[in-house]
Amino acid sequence: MARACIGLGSNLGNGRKNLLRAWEMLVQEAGHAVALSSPFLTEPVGMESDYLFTNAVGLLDTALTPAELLDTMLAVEAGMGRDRQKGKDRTVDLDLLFFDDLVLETERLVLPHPEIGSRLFVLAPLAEVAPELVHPVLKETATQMLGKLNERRTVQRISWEDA
Ligand code: PH2
Ligand code: MG
Ligand code: MG
Repeated sequence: MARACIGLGSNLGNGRKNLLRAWEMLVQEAGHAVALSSPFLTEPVGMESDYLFTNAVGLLDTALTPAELLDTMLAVEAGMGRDRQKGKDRTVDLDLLFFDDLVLETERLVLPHPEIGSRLFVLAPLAEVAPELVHPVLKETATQMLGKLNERRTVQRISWEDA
């Protein structure tokens, strides 16, 4: 069993509903849910969009390999009608952030996800759900990475209630 950490994002349709549905489908296909963070409302980063994102981070125990888990994540995205063109608004985006302590660079998959340390929309939910999780390359905890981030942007923690 490995523990995978997954970033979830949606900026099309009902963001919270989309994330809950994607998480449910992923857990069903891939393993056991350990935790799901609160949803956070976040401004789009690095893309032009009129729509705010809803972001969350989930922890999952899985017997799948990283490549198998990635395939499962892509199948869940496809099942929810995700258009995978870069920079497009999306019903759901699932990103594999960590897979245990694995450090890996293949054409399909880079672990840990290369942008974790610079993204408030990842670090805020990550620090909520796994504050002591240590980044295997940067050797810092989620809380430390969040503290170091110089972002003027803000994120707003909301609730799953009545999603
Ligand atoms: N995902 C992106 C690009 N920009 N911005 C926010 N706030 N949240 C995201 O999940 C996000 C983004 C590419 O996947
Ligand atoms: Mg993404
Ligand atoms: Mg993605």
